[in-house]
Amino acid sequence: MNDLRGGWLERIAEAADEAALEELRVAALGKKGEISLKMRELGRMTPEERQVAGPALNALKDEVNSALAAKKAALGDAALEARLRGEWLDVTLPGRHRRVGTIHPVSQVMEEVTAIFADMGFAVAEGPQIETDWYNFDALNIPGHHPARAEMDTFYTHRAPGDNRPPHVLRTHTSPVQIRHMEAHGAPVRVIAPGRVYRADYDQTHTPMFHQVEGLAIDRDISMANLKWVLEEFFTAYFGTSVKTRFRASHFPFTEPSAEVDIQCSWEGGTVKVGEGDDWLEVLGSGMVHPHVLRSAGVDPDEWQGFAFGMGIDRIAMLKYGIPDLRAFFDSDLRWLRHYGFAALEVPAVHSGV
Ligand code: 2NL
Repeated sequence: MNDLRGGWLERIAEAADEAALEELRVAALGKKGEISLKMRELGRMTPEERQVAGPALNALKDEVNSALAAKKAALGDAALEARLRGEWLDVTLPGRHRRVGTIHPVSQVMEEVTAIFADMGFAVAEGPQIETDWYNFDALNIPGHHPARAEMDTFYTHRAPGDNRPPHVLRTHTSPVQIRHMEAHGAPVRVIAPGRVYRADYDQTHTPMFHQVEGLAIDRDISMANLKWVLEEFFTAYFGTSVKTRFRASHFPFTEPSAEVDIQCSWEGGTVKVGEGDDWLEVLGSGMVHPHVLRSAGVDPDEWQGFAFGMGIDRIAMLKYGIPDLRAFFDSDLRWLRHYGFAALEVPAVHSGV
């Protein structure tokens, strides 16, 4: 019995791998294993012999089982140790570069503009992009015969044959948002209305959809002086440098008096720089809100007055980020935006190869 024990424990201790260990288990404790066969012999023994051999064989079986389990664990540990010694990781290698998306320049400028006016107390107003001709034109003192109302500039929605109601229009400016705001909240007012506007025009400097921000301040004694301060403050914050403005007398149906506003700039080697030099660049239209417009929006012009202005977002985005062609914004070709540091998106397959 002792030889049997010593033999199995020694062979288990010397097993080189798990497969060898499994072979030993079958040879010792499998159906026809040496120890199993010995246990089968117990039935043929006298009770006295069995009393001695039974417990001894059972103890041997337990001991061999434990030795197998212990050796199996030891082999596993050794394999892991070897793997850990063999594998290593260079944590100083550069990481895998992943391109991330970026905000569109027009959206970024919308956010910048909104933040600057918010600091001056202006809230953001929004409204529908499909408007009635009342909110887009009549309420703004734009009569039916005004050129801005001519078919060539305005997109009209379709009416079914026999439906004689006036068609809706795609808003040509965000002024209707401010009319709706005055109607809903009355005076005083401090709002800006940023958003998409539409005009049937497409060339080097015009796209049929573009972005505008209008501003409106109504109170008891608001003047053009307040307008000039607000605009100079805005342009200085937006361009990050002090910017002079120049007001030129102009005409809009919805303001009286009206002024077009230029900002100070220089032209050097074909590029514009804002806030230096002695050239001027027209960037917006403005004026004191016409009494007819206030009245249309339910605000009493004998009690309230104020300024309004409107400017193109795409235009001031191009100026700040040095983008020369408006079509860069709305063209599906992302090479443009990438060139100006905005497009991190992969160029679609149809555009690759350049
Ligand atoms: C331009 C001219 C302008 C306004 C927009 C406005 C709005 C209301 C009442 C009166 Cl609710 N006026 N907006 C005023 C003057 C000019 O835009 O050339 N924009 C690019």
